[in-house]
Amino acid sequence: MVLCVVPDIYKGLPHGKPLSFKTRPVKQDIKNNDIPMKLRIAIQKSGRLYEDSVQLLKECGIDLRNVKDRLKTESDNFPLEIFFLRDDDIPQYVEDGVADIGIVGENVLYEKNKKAVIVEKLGFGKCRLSVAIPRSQQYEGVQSLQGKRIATSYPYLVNEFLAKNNIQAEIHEISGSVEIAPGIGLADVVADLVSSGSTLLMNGLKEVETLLQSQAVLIRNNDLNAEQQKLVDKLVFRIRSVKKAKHNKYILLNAPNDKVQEIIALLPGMKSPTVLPLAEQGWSSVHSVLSEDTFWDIIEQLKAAGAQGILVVPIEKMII
Ligand code: PRT
Ligand code: ZN
Repeated sequence: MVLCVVPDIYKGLPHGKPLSFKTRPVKQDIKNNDIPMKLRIAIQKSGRLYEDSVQLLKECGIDLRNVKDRLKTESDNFPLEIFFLRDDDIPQYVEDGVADIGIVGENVLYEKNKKAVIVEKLGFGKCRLSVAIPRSQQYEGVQSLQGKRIATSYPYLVNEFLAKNNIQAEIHEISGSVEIAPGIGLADVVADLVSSGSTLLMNGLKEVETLLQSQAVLIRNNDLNAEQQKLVDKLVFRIRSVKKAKHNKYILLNAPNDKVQEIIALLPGMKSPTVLPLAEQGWSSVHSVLSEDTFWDIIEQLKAAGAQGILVVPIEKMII
């Protein structure tokens, strides 16, 4: 009998076949190469991070063709090749330099314990890795986990947590539906990802410890050459502009001239607010940018100070 061992990086691909990526030395000298340098990014093929990852690239002005059901595609207007993979495989691909960068949850990155650098937190795919116990049970701190059977898909992170707290417990690694493990007698407690908490609730469990707060991050290979790094910087610059724009709103309002000073004192603006005269004598239009965090508070103060006809407009990109 011939046994075929599939390397980790190819697991999850159809029929265990490797993708037909040409691996190239990470430190490639592109000056001797006629083919222009392309950055290779690995993103999730399908699942919770797929939509947001594709959306982010599009918002960065990167045209993607044929993204549906493909293993690989490329952009027409940015030197980027996109590989669609299972999220679990992305840290390994990036460590090996098969992909230069990747988008993956911090939970997966830390669990896989691969060498890659976090370049930017992306603000989506937010969740936490938590320990949860049956609701009927008392919890008196981490010592309550002593000797327990813990079902999880995150054995590495759970093990780290137990070791740090001097807890001896049995880890049962399972790949899905972790939350049902106590109900069917497979484990006493679980360590699983939580976002709204409704899955735990539906399974009669309560969260007692948070091991990790996680969100999607852009990671890069440890050893990019200068040309690759330049492309990463270009992409990160765009990502930051998109993130910043999402976090802010453009605001336009009208005010009688004698109220303008009081109103602009309330508005931060990128430099300072823009003030333009209206056609109607004695009135001005004031334009500024407001952060989402303080938005509603400031709107109330503006109204109280005499602002009228307040318009709020989304910002597409913000270059600072
Ligand atoms: O096929 P592939 O291996 O690529 O995908 P996957 O099935 O392993 O992962 P997927 O698509 O489910 O999740 C991808 C990533 O999304 C995770 O690695 C996290 O970084 C992030 N993420 C954010 C989540 C959640 N929120 C989440 N709630 N991943 C999983 N869940 C699950 C959780 O495991 C539990 O079953 O949702 C359930 C809990 O949700 P609530 O809302 O009921 O608390
Ligand atoms: Zn996965």
